[in-house]
Amino acid sequence: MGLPKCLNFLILAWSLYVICNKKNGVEGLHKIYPQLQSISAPSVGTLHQTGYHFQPPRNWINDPNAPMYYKGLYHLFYQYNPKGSVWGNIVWGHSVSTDLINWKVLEPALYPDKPFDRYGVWSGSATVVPGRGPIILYTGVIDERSNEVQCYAIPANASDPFLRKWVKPDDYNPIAIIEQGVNGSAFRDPTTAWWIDGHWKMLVGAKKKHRGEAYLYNSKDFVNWVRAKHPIHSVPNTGMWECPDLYPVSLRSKKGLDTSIVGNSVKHVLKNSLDVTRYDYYTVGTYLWKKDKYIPDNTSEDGWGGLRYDYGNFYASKSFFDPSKNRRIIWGWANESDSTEDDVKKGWAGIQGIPRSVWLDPSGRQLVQWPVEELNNLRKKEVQTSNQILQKGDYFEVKGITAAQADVEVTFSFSSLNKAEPFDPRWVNAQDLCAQKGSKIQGGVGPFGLLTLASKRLEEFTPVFFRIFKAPNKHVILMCSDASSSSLANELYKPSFAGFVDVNLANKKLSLRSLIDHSVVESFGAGGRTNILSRVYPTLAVDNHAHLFVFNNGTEKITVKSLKAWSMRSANIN
Ligand code: DQQ
Repeated sequence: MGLPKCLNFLILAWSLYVICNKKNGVEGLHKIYPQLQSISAPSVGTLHQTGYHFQPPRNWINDPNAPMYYKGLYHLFYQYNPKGSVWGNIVWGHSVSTDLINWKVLEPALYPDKPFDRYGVWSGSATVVPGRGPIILYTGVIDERSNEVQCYAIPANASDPFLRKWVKPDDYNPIAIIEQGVNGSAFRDPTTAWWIDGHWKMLVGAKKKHRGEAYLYNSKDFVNWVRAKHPIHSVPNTGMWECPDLYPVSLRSKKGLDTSIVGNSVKHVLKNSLDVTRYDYYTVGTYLWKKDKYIPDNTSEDGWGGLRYDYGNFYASKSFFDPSKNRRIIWGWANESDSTEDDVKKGWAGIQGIPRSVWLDPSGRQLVQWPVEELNNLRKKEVQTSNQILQKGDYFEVKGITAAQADVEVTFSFSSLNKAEPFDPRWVNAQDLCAQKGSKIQGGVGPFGLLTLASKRLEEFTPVFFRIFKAPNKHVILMCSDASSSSLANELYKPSFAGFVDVNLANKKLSLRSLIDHSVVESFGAGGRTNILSRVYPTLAVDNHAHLFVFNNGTEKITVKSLKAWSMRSANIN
């Protein structure tokens, strides 16, 4: 069926705009295309739709909002455009689940219909308040210049586990307004609140000139909130801090902790979504609750060179404590890497990453993330192999699974690191290094890894791999998820996403897990220490034409110690 003429015209006008304004994938706050916001595609393009990564049946989604566990159900809200597949007309989409993997869509929970949010119901979080039930804190936009206030909403009926209907009381709303000294259009995204010393506390992201900051608010009753004199933390030249998150992690165990826990047995994590690059950065540090201050450890770089939850397409994440399994879970939004023109044609845009359990690495220097265990219930046909040797230039195919919708876990080993290439200290940016070296240029130890979403003759493939270098006193491990050869289509963002991996190589092993799902490859390196989510749109390597290979392109021989791969069932997603 052809597209209506006016849609074709708008798409053409849009394409010209994109070509003249190409920004290499790094963008500020959502791009706005008023003329496309309410255009719904006649039908939904299914070619690259995900089988088990969360997405609504159609249209645009961005940030996960207010994830929580309540009365036996997981709730996920999300910034959602019910009318089109670009950002705009934002409401709070709402889905519920019993297992974080299969989802049922409900009516949107929040619409912009009050004087304090008429121009937008933007991101926020949920707090389950003892004796009162869940309360959502969110950002209301009050005018066309994007001046923002913080608001609250409560369930119409807190005994309904589905929490279908939400009300925004006129009393006390908005609960935080633009005070003197606050930049009104850079003041948003309240966190889950925590209770300490007779007060509720929460953070709101902000920016003053180029300085990113997170304001701290105190309340005794959850409706009267007072801003602390100074931000809980701020860093010069980091721009707007969107969707801040502050939570405790245990020094002793992988178990997650309620957001209100403080003390000697915990560290705290402060995560900010930096609007300038649209990546989620975090530090591990100490929360001095008596002083309303957070101080990053000296092992955590506090700025652009800092740690990221994910070195790929993962933004505006939010965590929550799941009391039913004593774990902390993070969700992140994975935006598209195709063009807006494609989004309008295919009728949808944006997915959520697989929810990840998160805990502190025993080194105390960083977090570890791993897909929630419930995902394993989608695993069906399994194939496995072990102790396969790959000499320089060797590769083999993992046959017998649906390679376009799969889960792969592999452990590689090598007998020596002597052949590791020298590391040039000027290589501070992993992504640049990955773009320079890629998977095709032969190395010493590595590149070795997986070729995911590959066409039979390798015209298209997304390699996920390691390459090990030798620095004067240590080895440097590079992990890449390289989209540069992922598709024969041109108008796509095809970054060579990469991060360094902080892991001890004494046992001469490295592990990798990749969740492959049509247009997403979400990978966890070294047990979840470095993670990369790539969005890719193959033209040949689709459905049954997708293949999975294991390769080594280094002179040091690599052993595939063990490899398990599963075809994945489709989840019931909305
Ligand atoms: N998206 C929301 C904002 C948030 C941004 C608007 C992050 O609240 O700062 O849709 O992607």
